[in-house]
Amino acid sequence: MAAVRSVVIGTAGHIDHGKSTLVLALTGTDPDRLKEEKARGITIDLGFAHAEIGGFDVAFVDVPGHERFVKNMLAGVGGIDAVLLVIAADESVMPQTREHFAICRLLQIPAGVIALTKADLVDEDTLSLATLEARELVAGSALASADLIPVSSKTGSGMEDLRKALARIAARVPERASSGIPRLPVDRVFSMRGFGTVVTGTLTSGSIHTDQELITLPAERRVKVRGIQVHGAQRTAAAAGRRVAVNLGGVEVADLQRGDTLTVDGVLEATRRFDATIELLPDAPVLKHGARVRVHQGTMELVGRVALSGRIDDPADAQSLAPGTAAFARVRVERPAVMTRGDRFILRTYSPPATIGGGRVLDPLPGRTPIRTVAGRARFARLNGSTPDAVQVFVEERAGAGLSIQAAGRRAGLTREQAAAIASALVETGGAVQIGSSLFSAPLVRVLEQRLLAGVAEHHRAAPLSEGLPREEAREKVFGHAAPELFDAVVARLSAAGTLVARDRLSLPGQGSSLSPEEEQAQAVLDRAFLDAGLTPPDLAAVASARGIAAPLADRMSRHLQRRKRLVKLDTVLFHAEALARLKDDVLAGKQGGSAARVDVAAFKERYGISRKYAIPLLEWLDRERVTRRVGDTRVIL
Ligand SMILES: Nc1nc2c(ncn2[C@@H]2O[C@H](COP(=O)(O)OP(=O)(O)O)[C@@H](O)[C@H]2O)c(=O)[nH]1
Ligand SMILES: [Mg+2]
Repeated sequence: MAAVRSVVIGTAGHIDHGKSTLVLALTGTDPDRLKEEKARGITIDLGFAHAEIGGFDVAFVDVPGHERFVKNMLAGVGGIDAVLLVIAADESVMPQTREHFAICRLLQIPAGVIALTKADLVDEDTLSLATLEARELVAGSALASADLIPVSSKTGSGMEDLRKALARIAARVPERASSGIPRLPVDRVFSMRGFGTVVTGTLTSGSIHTDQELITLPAERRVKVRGIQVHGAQRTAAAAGRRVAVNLGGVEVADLQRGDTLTVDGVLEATRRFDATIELLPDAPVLKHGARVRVHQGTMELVGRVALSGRIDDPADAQSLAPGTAAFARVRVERPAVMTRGDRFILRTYSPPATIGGGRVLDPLPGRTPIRTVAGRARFARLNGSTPDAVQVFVEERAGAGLSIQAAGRRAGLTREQAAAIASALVETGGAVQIGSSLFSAPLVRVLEQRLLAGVAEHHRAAPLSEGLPREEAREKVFGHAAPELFDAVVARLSAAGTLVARDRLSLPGQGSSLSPEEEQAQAVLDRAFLDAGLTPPDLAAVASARGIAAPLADRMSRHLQRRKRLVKLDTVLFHAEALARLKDDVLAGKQGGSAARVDVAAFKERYGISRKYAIPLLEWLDRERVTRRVGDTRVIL
């Protein structure tokens, strides 16, 4: 298959200015195909024709000029590469010349040619006046220096120049990304004898091939490509920028309609609301917060409401949008829409419909986040940045749930490969952490790591005998509803870094211990026995034999309890730490009496009912702890 460069060129202009006649003259095909169009002599719906011009394969989408059919014009203009702006020399610029051109500007159609038609009907002066008005219309736009060609479909004058100008445009327009996600916004659906269901449209990105499994959105019907036609010829594949007719298996004509999208499964998702930048035309009425509007994107026409977040250059102003200004907004649509980040759309008033502005999708799947707050506006500003910036926002918003790389692609209008590349870039620059096939916010992961360590430390403090915080408890406490793989990954990261010891319980290094059930049991018995004994503890061997604990085990557990500061050895006597703490409090309380601010050995022995064996080490300990100070035979309480 010869790789002939193809372009799609759409007509634009007021009714009766000669658009359809011009397409017929250029291609030999009458784009007006409906009976009613023939009878009334006007274009109602989109018409299609093609021709080879200057070695390029040029597809024409002819649009209706009548103001009642602008919605049909909008369904055709979405996929075009360049515009053929038609202005009749005898009437010059008229209302739909302006409206159609404004739409092309809002959709950022990058190139075009201006045809001054019906040149045979006017004199030199009228022609120069029309030229002047045409130039004025396109001043400051992508068409500011476009070729302007006077032509006559009647006499054929200027047609050669027009063909040359179209060939120059065809050479200039950027090629569409056939590596992008396959997207065919459907503009016509019909049944063909012997074939079944056929849809047509402009493949706006990606490529399709026969026998491919595709999906229709928003209905999510699985279909199979039985055949592809480009300009009436059978093909096995078609790439972005082609007008195609696709014969589909597995679907009835009644199941499809203009506005549906044909795509591969998993790359696009229907939505009921989207976040966007919107701009109002300079001659549009003021747009109020909450206004009902018509939204046109691709071949879709939707009705929805615009919630203003704030003007882009003056965020405080959010009650209404003035003509000629731009805002961040959330649009809620009444039917599922199939769109993604980067898509351009047109806004029209609800009734009577008139084009008032347009915009660009920033996030096709926003959560129910507030938009009219400082944080909401800051979020919009970030979404308005680069695609990696936007993906970072999506990742942060998903918090503990994470964002699968595939979902990131759907939300940012990316192929799997593009999404994977952005994911690696975010991981590399430290914005995100990849766990399995999902992205998590790196700042969030750091916070969770800190919280987990704090939770484990807290557990060691509250339960010094425990081996550590049970995993499940840690997960519930610190991670709540976060994805389970996030918890596992954080635990793995911390233990790899040596800051956490992870067995079936989590502990800090050097704290908690992993004891066998037998050791755990022995330790608990010893701990209890010393705690109960208060200031007159038995000796270890006695406890061990009384409780049936083997001497070596008792020994080991005693050392373990001392390391954990549950037991404290004073001289040769083991005391429980809690008994010592209580003693300290009690002695200090004695100071409050004023005169009793002294203590001697005899009084001490009596007060606590203890023998000299215990009293001496305890008093010396109190000295060391600076609770008391020895003065001659007695002690002062400090
Ligand atoms: N004299 C003259 N008439 C034209 C020319 N181009 C179109 N017309 C006529 O203008 C009328 C409207 O043309 P049409 O192509 O349907 O206009 P559209 O509504 O812009 O598609 C028809 O009667 C055409 O025959 C032209 O170059 N010269
Ligand atoms: Mg027409």
